[in-house]
Order: sequence, then C-alpha cells, then structure tokens
Amino acid sequence: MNKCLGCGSFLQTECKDKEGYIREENETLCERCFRIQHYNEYKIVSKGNEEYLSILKRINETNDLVVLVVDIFNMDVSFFRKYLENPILLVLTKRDLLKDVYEEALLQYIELDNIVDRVMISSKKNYHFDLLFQKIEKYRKGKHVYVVGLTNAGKSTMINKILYDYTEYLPHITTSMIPSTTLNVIEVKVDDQLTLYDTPGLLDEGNLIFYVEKERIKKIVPNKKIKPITYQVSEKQYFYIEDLFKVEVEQGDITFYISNCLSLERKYKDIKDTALYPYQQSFCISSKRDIVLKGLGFLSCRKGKITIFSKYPVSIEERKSIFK
Ligand SMILES: Nc1nc2c(ncn2[C@@H]2O[C@H](COP(=O)(O)OP(=O)(O)O)[C@@H](O)[C@H]2O)c(=O)[nH]1
Ligand SMILES: [Mg+2]
Repeated sequence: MNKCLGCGSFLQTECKDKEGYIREENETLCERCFRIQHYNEYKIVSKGNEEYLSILKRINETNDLVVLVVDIFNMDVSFFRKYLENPILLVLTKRDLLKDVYEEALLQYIELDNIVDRVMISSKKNYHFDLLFQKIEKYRKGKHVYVVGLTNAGKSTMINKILYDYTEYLPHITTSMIPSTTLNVIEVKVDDQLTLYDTPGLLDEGNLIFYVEKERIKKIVPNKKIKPITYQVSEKQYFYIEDLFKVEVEQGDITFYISNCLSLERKYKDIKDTALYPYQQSFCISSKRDIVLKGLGFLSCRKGKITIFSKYPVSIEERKSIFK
C-alpha cells in the first residue's frame, strides 16, 4: 500500500472520511494534505499517543541516531527521557522567534544523558542548516536517522528544508500550526547513504492549542520574532491575555514572551470573574525565573507572588530562566 507524501497515511479510495483518502488510484497526496497545502484548509484529526509510543519503541530497538527537535517555545522533553535510549542529536528550533538568546546556555538547558551533540536552528530563517547537516552526517550510525519531537515542534518543516537545500527533490511534507499534521512515519531518502524518517510527534498534555479553536491557534502560535513586553508593578495588578489567562502580580517586573498577535491588557482592579477562569496556580519567586504556560509562551520575573488564572487546564510550570 502506498503512503501519502504529505502526512504518511496509507492511501485508500474507499472511505472519504478516513485518513489517506484519494479519489484516483494514482494520486500521491491525500485529500486532506492537498487541501492544507493548496487552500490552507484544515480538518483536525485526533490521534492518541499509543501509536506514537509504538513508533518510539521500534526506534528504541535500533541503535540509530535520533534527531530530537525541540521548539524553543516548548522545551519539555520529559517524555523522551523516559522512552528514548538511542543517541540523540538535540535540535532546538524556531531560533527566529526570540532575540537576545544566549545560544550556548540555552542549548545546554536540556539535560538528557544520551545527547551526543546540540545545535540551534531556524527553518524559517535558514539558520545553521549546514551545521545541522554536518552533525547528522557525523553522528549517524548507518543510513537511518529518525526525527522525533512533540507535535508542532517543527520536524516536518526542518526535513522539507533539508530536502530543498541538499537534494534535487522538492519539499513535499505537509506542515501546519495545527497539531497532528503528520499522521504516520514518512520515509525521506536524502541520498543513497541517508534516509530520514519523519514521525507524527507526541501530543503533549496540557498544551493550550488543544483547547482552542482553529482560528485562535493562528494567533497563539507565534510566526515572527516576539517582542517581549515588560511591566513594572509596584502594587497589585492584573494582566489579561485575551480571555485565556488572568495573571495577578503583587510586585516587581514582569515580562511577557507571547505572540504579539494576542491582546494583553493591564488592569489595576480585579474583575471578579472566577467562573471564567476555573483553574489557578500561584508561584512565589525569589530569583530570576520563567513561568511557562504550555503552548502560549512564558513570563519572566524576579520576585514576588504571581497567580495565574486560566480558562483551560493548561499545564503551567516554573523553570530556571532561559536568559542569563
Ligand atoms: N517561526 C518559526 N516557525 C516554524 C519554524 N519551523 C516550523 N515552524 C512552524 O511551526 C509549525 C509546526 O511545524 P511542523 O513542521 O508542521 O511541525 P511538526 O508537527 O513537528 O512536523 C508550523 O506552523 C511551522 O510553520 C521555524 O524555524 N520558525
Ligand atoms: Mg509533522
């Protein structure tokens, strides 16, 4: 059975509503990929993680190099720590989204025992691709190299860029800001010596983009460099990020690293809107820290108490600051 060149689904002509549907036997792109690639239209396919786990287990049985792609906006790799024993080339991507990053420190930020090397890239700005390619060549054990990461990390976009830069093939993998665009493993032959495998990607629990509608995702996922917004807070204040979060700050500076397409409003008085924000979490900060709102971005602060009220059960965690 042939696979769709865009998402890796098995192609079929039987059922219009199922993955991999094509009208004519000889088509190579399923209807869903065709629509995303040509009309930016999207049908959300919900996928569980069981299939992804079985893919990781199969990779684990080999000793092949794994390229772990991590979005600098979502650096949680705890899942892969549990499931991956292969040598890992860590690729931090979407470098173009943040300015003033101390790259070396950020690259060292992620700790996994089996990382053999690290590189920061941007597929959008074509940053460090020669270096990435050299490192893949240096560390690969044989022909096969697996590309893994969370869904939306930027795996397929990176592979398309490699196809574009280093082969005579045209980029063909479907990419989008909606989770689960890639549905199955896609084999991408770069040359006789190297085959990359794109994978669907893990759905990370508690990511904001799983709770909001499609149009909202376009605003939330940043697509250009983020302009951080800093406020000095001398007495208790409230910040509203659309109707998604309310951030209560007692005192001290706070900087928002979120997509600049989102509205961010400061209020000096609390509007008692508890019903709107059923979830809440507080942090007491005493040194420079980040509070990560998964899928949205992060807040950077130095001291004081911060409470995040949230409309959805989004995962919210404190971490050491990614800046110096
Ligand atoms: N700003 C920026 N966006 C990127 C970059 N790489 C990928 N993206 C975007 O991230 C989203 C997810 O990309 P995709 O390759 O489909 O992710 P995958 O699920 O890991 O395959 C898409 O909207 C891409 O345009 C990058 O280097 N910079
Ligand atoms: Mg993909």
